[in-house]
Amino acid sequence: MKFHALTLFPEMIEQGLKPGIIGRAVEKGLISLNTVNIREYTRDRHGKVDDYPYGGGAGMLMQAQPVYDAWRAAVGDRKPRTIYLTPQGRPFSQSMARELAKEEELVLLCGHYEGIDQRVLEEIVTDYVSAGDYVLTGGELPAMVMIDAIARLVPGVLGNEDSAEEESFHNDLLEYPQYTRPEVWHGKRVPEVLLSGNHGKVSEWRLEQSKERTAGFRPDLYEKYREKQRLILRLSKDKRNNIHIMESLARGKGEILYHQGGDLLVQDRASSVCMLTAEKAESAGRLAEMLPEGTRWVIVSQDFVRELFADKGCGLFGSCSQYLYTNKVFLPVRYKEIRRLTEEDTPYVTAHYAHDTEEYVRERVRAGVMYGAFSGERQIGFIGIHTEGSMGLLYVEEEFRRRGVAEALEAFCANRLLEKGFTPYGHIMEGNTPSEHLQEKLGFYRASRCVYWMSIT
Ligand code: 9D3
Repeated sequence: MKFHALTLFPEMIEQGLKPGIIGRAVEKGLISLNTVNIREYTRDRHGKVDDYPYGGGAGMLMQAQPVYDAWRAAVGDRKPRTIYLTPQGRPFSQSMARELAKEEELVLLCGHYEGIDQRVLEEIVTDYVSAGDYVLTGGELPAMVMIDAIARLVPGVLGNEDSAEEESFHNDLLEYPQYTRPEVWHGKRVPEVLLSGNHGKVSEWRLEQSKERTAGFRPDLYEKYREKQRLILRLSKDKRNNIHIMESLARGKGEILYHQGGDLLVQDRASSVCMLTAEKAESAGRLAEMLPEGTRWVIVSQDFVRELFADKGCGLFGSCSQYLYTNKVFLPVRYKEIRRLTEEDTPYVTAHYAHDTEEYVRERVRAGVMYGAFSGERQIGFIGIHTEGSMGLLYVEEEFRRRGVAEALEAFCANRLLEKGFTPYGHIMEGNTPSEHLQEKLGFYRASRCVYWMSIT
């Protein structure tokens, strides 16, 4: 990821981002930061870059020419997204950060004085962004805020342990309070439950604290959380058919784009996959119109919705039976040589798995959700968790089949999900009878309806 910051105060941005995590990411070459001093591009002999506004009014405006030439110097003939930091812009948010983190190159234009000549803005700016409703002296601090928020989403910038989008129940709530040593400080004891060693009780307490804090400090977020919980409860009336939607919501990744009666459109933020259920064909048609720009996949589980998408020219990628494990008890893992895969194990996986791209598989390994079976040093199979939360990516080498390795991989993977409080589930492609038998052997239940993966064209 490449950032260019166009500014009258480049050292402010350089110095501000040098220490700490962003500075280290620059050193590691994970991101690059190019600051361009707009003043160096003036053609005025005295270095002037501003002038009075036509029509009168207070203050000075930055002139078009130096801004344009500074931009050209940064981008050459490319046309990267160019963001003007201005109080008139759209308020910056985490969802914007996520969207912008997908770009390869970004230009941040920092205003000063009362603003910039409109004509250059019209030629180079693609997005107008504000840091929030308060008045600053310039766009440098907002640019630094944006670089910080976007850069930490770039894979590798944060360590593996604290990955940016860590899966947790608490994604829709504020964080719970935390304590470290000593046990007593200024006469205050660490809450007893945290010393109990009872993980279940600890999780329960933390969730309760998160809810209390959110209700108190951010009633707006709390109302959203409650709405989601109500929806999850409704979906749980038909858990087998709705588990994919419930899990996405429970992970705090599922965003409700529309919900009215039996009409529901959810997008999983981690995978961008949309999930849609509808009361009848007309409402399904309306929901289909609401799919966000750039949606690649929609999961539907009603035949009339599948037909509607097929009529629109969308491809049916696969009909799958949906299986889920509703028990909370860990599954026995009868093959012992199974462990989480690391980057060194990636080539084996990409060499033996053709259903997804290499890039996707590599990302899954980095996310820490791929598990491998070994015979001594030799890898003989693997399993993983897809971005939207389902189990999959299963493979066992021919000569090691029929020995319970796949079963053990499934059990191992399901146990990792159970540890986090999730419901293990998976989509088995129609016709894959051995895999269906395996699910049933493990005690998974099958949903009454198929799920259909539709690819949006
Ligand atoms: C006389 C009108 N002023 C608005 C109250 C104009 C003005 C104020 C402050 C023009 C520029 C600025 C400097 N601020 C920014 O460049 C800026 C900013 C901000 O002030 N608040 C929140 N986000 C941003 S992004 C850029």
